[in-house]
Amino acid sequence: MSSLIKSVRGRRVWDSRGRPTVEAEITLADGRTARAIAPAGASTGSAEAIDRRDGGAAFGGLDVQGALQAVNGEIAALLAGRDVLRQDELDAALVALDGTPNKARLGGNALVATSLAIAHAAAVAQRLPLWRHLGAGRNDVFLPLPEVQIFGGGAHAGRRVDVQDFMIIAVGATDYAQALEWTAEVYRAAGRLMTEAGLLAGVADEGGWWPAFASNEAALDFLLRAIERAGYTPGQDVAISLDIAATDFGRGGRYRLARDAREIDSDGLAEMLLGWLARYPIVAIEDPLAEDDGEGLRKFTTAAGSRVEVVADDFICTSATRISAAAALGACNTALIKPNQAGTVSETLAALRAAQDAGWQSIVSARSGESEDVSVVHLAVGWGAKQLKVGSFARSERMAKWNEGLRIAEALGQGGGDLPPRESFPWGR
Ligand code: 2PG
Ligand code: MG
Repeated sequence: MSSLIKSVRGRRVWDSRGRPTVEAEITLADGRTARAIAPAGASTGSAEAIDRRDGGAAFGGLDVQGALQAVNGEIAALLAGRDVLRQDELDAALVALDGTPNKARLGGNALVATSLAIAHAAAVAQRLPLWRHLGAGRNDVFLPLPEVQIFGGGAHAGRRVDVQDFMIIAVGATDYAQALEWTAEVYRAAGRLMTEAGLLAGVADEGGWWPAFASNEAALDFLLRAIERAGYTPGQDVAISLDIAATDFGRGGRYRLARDAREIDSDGLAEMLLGWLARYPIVAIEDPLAEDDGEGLRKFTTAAGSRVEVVADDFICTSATRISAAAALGACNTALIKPNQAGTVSETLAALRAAQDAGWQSIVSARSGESEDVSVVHLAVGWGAKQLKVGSFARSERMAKWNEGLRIAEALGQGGGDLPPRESFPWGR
């Protein structure tokens, strides 16, 4: 069994928004290969690993030739002859080689594609699926509960409404396959409702229906009606979750609501959101306040955190240190875990473990710029994350991931598609 690296190659491929991105491919000494593609976000936190982009005229300045040179040059030289089974060691070497706090020199895109390719190569070397390699030693394997976008918004839909993701969670589903079935019915019902209202205008970045609504609340009302139209009891079978992505419209404690044409302060935004929590069956709310509003997040978590998941995305940027600090502050209670925010697989896992140690929930998440790469599903299953967020229920870069979960469920055999126990979520207690 060979787990030594013969060569590493970076190639330019294209993401789900038609932008250049980095694919890293590792060839093992026996000739077998493994590869991974870097995703990219549109609404990014300031502490994320920085993608290296070339600037200039081509492709809006988004080309990745510099990052590819890093993979084919320095990174390939570093990794040649090394053992892919030593992920921690190789990730640490990559981080040291980069030498910056935010991966800016070699590029977060170069690093995350390489690090994920190492994980895939380790699985290939052992002739295991990636989730099994990552979950080695665990016997309580379950599928994550899907969190799925029905309407897009915010930066993913030209700021048509302020809220970025209007999502559902099939909280009453008995297994992963059923959660997808219910999601499919709600997604369809939402599309039909919009057609009837003359509001159907295609889909947003992640495949959710384009939000041709007059207000954020109108989107919430439509979502509620879609759940009912599909035949489910809101809150009981299917609940609502939101990503406010407030960093995109707030700074220094001031928030500019474009849809409602007004500016409010941190307390005002919290009050508005708490009002939504009281009126709609919402079980999770992500980035309710901006990344620079730790005090606002603390207050919001005090007010709502016992009932709902207060999910930190921009505030923690998949950093173990930031998660521990946020937990100590009492700001948020759930971590969004995105491998490309951290930059390597080991740092992503450290963030997940920090969340677990703090008693937080965790949601493994894809980005708005995605590809056919399905690594995040394997990370979620292998690492035992209870939830998974990969955008909507349309477009192949999204469906590839939901479908991979079905294959994993089948490979697990009888009862293999089981979801985490309901009591393990705040809404089930
Ligand atoms: C988020 C993600 C996914 P982006 O904010 O959680 O919806 O979006 O990749 O643009 O950061
Ligand atoms: Mg987010």
